[in-house]
Amino acid sequence: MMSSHPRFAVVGHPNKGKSSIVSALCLDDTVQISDTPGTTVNTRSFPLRVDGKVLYELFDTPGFQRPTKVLAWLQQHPVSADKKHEVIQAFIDQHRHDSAFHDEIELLEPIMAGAGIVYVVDGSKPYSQEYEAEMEILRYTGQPSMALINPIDTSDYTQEWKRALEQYFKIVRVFNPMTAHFEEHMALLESIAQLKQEWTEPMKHSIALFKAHQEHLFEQTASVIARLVYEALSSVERLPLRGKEASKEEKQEVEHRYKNRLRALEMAAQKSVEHIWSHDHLKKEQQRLAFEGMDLFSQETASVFGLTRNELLVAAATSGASVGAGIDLLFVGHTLLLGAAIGAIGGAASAFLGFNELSEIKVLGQTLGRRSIEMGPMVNKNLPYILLGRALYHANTVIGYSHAMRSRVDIVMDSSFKTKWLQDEMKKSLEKYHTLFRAKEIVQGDVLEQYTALIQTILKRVADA
Ligand SMILES: Nc1nc2c(ncn2[C@@H]2O[C@H](COP(=O)(O)OP(=O)(O)OP(=O)(O)O)[C@@H](O)[C@H]2O)c(=O)[nH]1
Ligand SMILES: [Mg+2]
Repeated sequence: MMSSHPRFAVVGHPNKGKSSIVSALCLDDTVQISDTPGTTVNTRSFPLRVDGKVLYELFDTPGFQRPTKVLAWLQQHPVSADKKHEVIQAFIDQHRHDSAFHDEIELLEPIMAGAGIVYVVDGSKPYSQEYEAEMEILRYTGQPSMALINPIDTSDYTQEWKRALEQYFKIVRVFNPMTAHFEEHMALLESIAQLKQEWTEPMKHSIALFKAHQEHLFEQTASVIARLVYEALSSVERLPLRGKEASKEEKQEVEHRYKNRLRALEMAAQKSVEHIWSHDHLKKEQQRLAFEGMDLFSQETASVFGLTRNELLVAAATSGASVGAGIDLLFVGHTLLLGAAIGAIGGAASAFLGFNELSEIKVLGQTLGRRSIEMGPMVNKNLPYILLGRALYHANTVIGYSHAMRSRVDIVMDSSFKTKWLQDEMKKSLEKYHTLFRAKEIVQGDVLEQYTALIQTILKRVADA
């Protein structure tokens, strides 16, 4: 069986994280993973595709069940080293219908068909001789092999594992599928490329494609976030009135719809980002990134993600306008406050700088037909920062989230997150765009592109922090 891309069988003892490693390396959250030994029953292939091209293919296999018995059989057929793989083939042929060796046959078959070997052990458990039968069997196949030490728990037996594994494998690496980031993933691929000369070039090519692809994902993510902010700031909700004047209920209704529209925009953006990073199952199964109990318009959200009064003033004042004009700018739509001095604003400013007031409700007259009320575009200066903070936090979590994660993990909302992405210089640049988005004119495509580029810079800064 020949194929153009490198293929590897991920093998080892039951319950050592083989499937987790396949899941992490193939960015596939459909791999079956559980803490019950024997979860993987049959070998399954997981190709990693980028733009339709298979970069490499991993085989998730069942764990060894009867390695000492298999090895004993092999040793009853002594041959020279160059013939040992034939003994493995003879074992497979002879035991194909023997259910006692189902798992061994499943894991050996892809190797005999040409796959390289990735042997997985748990570095938090002591080394013991019982693994030697497994490693001996693998050696019989004659296929290129490497070992990965997965630190499942906190105890650390890495050194003794290394001493043992290095006698059997050319390359031994520590790899944690739960926490490994992109750079560790790439470093592992670099190691794999060294396993066999024929794989070096294709693997290097794959790594280059993979890196370009990663850049593209960052760009797509930034574009989703940029569009979210633009649409949230510029969106307008309109409600036809029953009578001539707007009733209290009608005002509440338009505000309710307006808020829901913003919530829906945020939710849709989160879904898109999860899709971009192949994490479609995240929300459904884990509900983990939904900012539970932290509504977009809650005080808690505002205090964690929003700007303080002073920060807002800095943003406005440095976005091009003088302080006086900056204040005028702040109160577009609030004619009452136009030209007011900072000190005199008082309570009204807190409505503006605070989080209650999003936009004025305007009553629109129409010569034909009925009157209506309208809410939007966004006047609240803080909301774009809240939206951005939440979107960046969400995206950064998704980007760093292992595809091998199956259990719910709570993240502590970190109030210092803001300092990771928002410096004064950045506020100034952002504020310029936010002002444009709030104006009712259609924003030109290139403005949105520039804003996307700015968001991408921030996103990468956050990811590197
Ligand atoms: N904390 C932590 N848990 C891990 C890690 N790797 C695997 N696990 C957990 O260990 C258990 C077994 O992982 P699997 O990937 O299913 O192991 P396997 O080797 O494929 O197991 P079988 O298919 O049963 O042979 C799962 O509950 C995983 O979530 C790790 O690096 N850290
Ligand atoms: Mg498994």
